[in-house]
Order: sequence, then C-alpha cells, then structure tokens
Amino acid sequence: MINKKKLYIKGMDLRQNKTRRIISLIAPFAVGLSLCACSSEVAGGGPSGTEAGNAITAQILIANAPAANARVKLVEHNSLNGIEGGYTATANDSGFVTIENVPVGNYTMEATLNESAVQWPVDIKDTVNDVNLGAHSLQKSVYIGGSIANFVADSISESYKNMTGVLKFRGLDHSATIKDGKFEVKGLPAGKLNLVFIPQNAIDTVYVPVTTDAGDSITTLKPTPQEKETLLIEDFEDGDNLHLYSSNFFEGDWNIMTITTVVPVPDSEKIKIYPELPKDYQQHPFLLLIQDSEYGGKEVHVQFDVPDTHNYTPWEFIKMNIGNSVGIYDLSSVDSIAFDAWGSGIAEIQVIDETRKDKDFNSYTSGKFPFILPSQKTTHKFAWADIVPNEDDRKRVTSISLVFHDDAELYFDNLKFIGKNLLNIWKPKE
Ligand SMILES: [Ca+2]
Repeated sequence: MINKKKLYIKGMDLRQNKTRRIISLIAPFAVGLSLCACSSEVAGGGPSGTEAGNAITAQILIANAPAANARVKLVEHNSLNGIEGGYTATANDSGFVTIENVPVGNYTMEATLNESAVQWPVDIKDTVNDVNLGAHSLQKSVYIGGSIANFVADSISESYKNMTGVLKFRGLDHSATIKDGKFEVKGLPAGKLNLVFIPQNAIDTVYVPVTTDAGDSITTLKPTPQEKETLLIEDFEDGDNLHLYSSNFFEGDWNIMTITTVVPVPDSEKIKIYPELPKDYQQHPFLLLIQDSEYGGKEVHVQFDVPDTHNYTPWEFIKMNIGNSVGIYDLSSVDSIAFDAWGSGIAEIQVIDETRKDKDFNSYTSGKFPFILPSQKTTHKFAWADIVPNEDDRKRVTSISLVFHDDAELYFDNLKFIGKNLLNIWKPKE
C-alpha cells in the first residue's frame, strides 16, 4: 500500500504538468516496459482542458502483454444509452489509458480489442482524487444470440417472444436490433451482463441478467433437456461371464444357480439344468449357457426342469452382479432397462442389495417384477421405477437377477440400461 500512497503524492506534486503526471501515475506498473512520452489519448464527453478534476488510469493487457490500441469505454452503471454520455479512450503502446474529469458515480469500464474484451465496475467517489484501476486482462469475448423465447420465462407473453425492437445492455456500449424475436450480439465482455429487451411498440421492457465466462457462446438460458443414452450392458458376444463394463476379473460377473428350501434333496427331486453341467467341469458354469443364436451372434439359453414330485420351493437364478461383491451401485440414473427374453414359464426380475438384510435375514430385495416369457423372441422394456419402486433403493443395488420358481426355458440377450450419465453407475458407493 506504500506504493499507492507514493503514487498519490507524486500525482499531487506533478499536478502542474498533465503529461508528466500521467507518466508518474503509471510508472510503478510499467517496470520493464518502454514508456513513451506521448500522452494517452483522451476523448469522449466530460469537460476538458481544465487542470482541476480527477483522472482515472488503467492498464489493459492481453496475454500478459500491453494491449496497445485497446478501446476503452466508461458508461454509467445503469445507463441504457451506451457511450452517449459516457467516455472513451484508446490504450497507448504500453496499454495505459486515462480518462479525466469523471463525475461522481458508479460506472462500468469496458475494454475491447479484436475478439477480446473485459469489463469491471468503477466507483468514483469524488471529483478531485485520481483513481488508479490497475491492470485488467482482455479475455475471449462472449456471444449471445438466438430467440428471445430461449432467454425469458415461459410466462412472458408470445408478443414479447416475437418482438421487434432493440436489445440493450445496462452499463455497456452494446446493442442489437431484434426482429421476429431474434437477435445476435458478438464481442461482449465476460462477467455479468444485464440484458434489456425493449419492444418497439410497448412500454414495458424485459430485463434478463446473464452471468458469462470468457469465450461463452450463449443461445439459451433454459436447461437443454439432456438426451437419454442407451448403454449396452451385455450381448454375450465375447463369450465370457463378465458383463461389458467389468473392470477386472472379479467384478460384474454373471452366475447361474439353483437353491431349494430343503436340504438334502433326494436325487429324484433335484432341479435339472440344461445344458447339463459336466461333473468335472471346473470353470464357471455360466459359460456353458452362452450359445450360438439362430439370430446371429451369441445368446444365453438355459432350461430348468423341476421334477413333478418335490417337497420344496425351487429357486433358479440367472444373476448379474453390478460390480464387485462388496460394492453398492447407484442405479438411480437408469430410467428403464431393456432386454430380449423369450422361452417359456414365468421369470421374475429381482433387484437386490446384498449389503442389507430383510427381517428374515435374507439379502434385501428392493424389486420383484414377474413377467411371462413369450415363445417368440421379444424385446422387453420396463421402467426401472416400476421394478424398484423406492427411490432410495435405486441408489443401492448389488445385483439384478432373473428368478424362476418352476419349469422354465430362457433365451436371453442384449441387456441395456437407458437413462442419463450412465457411466457413473460403475463407481461403487462404498
Ligand atoms: Ca448376443
């Protein structure tokens, strides 16, 4: 802050010589730059030729170098009149500008050069003291354009959305004509922009504040409805027991199993699985279910045969773990699931969170959704919320199964999730 004080005193001392005074003011900020003795160009409104009054200085930079010839405008903060009644100046070779004799008030200063611009607020508290605004860097300018309908609330009448008139910016020297509700403005400074749509034949204007970043191209203020995406989880073409998004061997695997509610089960009452699993088969039995499809490629085909006489409740599972065995996965971004399934019998989609237990100490089942398997190849599409009604449960999923309680034949292929940002679901929650 010592520098600032020195600067101020220097300016006071040198008040008799305007040119030298400006150089003194800017010198501490211009170390290493070659200063020219020429005075900054001063133009625009306000009284001139008097020795009294303040002087506002600033340095304009572009890519950390002086922005020679940058155009600077100082406009009253709330003005809709642009440079009319405002001030302009052009930066010298060292990027410095000076504007003198600015009345007390709140202003916006804007600098532009080619495709770049910058704006910042300027408060003038008196007409005596000099104001050093420091250095400001030009950034890629902002584009705003399109249909007014995309910038105003739906409740605003159609006549406004189709208006002919003019668009102005409070505190900035920018404007654009509006025809049939359409407009276009280039070269705006990033930051807060206060748009005012002024219809030709009406009194009321529409005010729309917009906050922008450098280089923005803004054609709507309304959130664009995000496109739904379809994620193919499994088509079995790779012939393994991991689904397509598994990141290593231990994650996201498919399984087949049968469970009975009595132990032991006499051989004559055991559930038979076709294709039969060889007794010495050491690898994952699910691989045996992946077969060539008559429709091309591969699909899952399995048959469960429950003996006519049995004394238990059969459970037959085709189960896909979402990821690793301890991970809980957030499937709330899934809107629906689709798959091809056909054959015979009744399949029940079951969605499970194995990290939780129900009152019987079984894994917590958040969704049970039975459907009849048609005899012909059929694509089924079910709303995820119909399968898992509780929203919180959709955030905690460990596996999805097709469960059978009786004889069944299943052909299964092309499991897809449909929703938004679906790749996020593979991140385990805990
Ligand atoms: Ca397939």
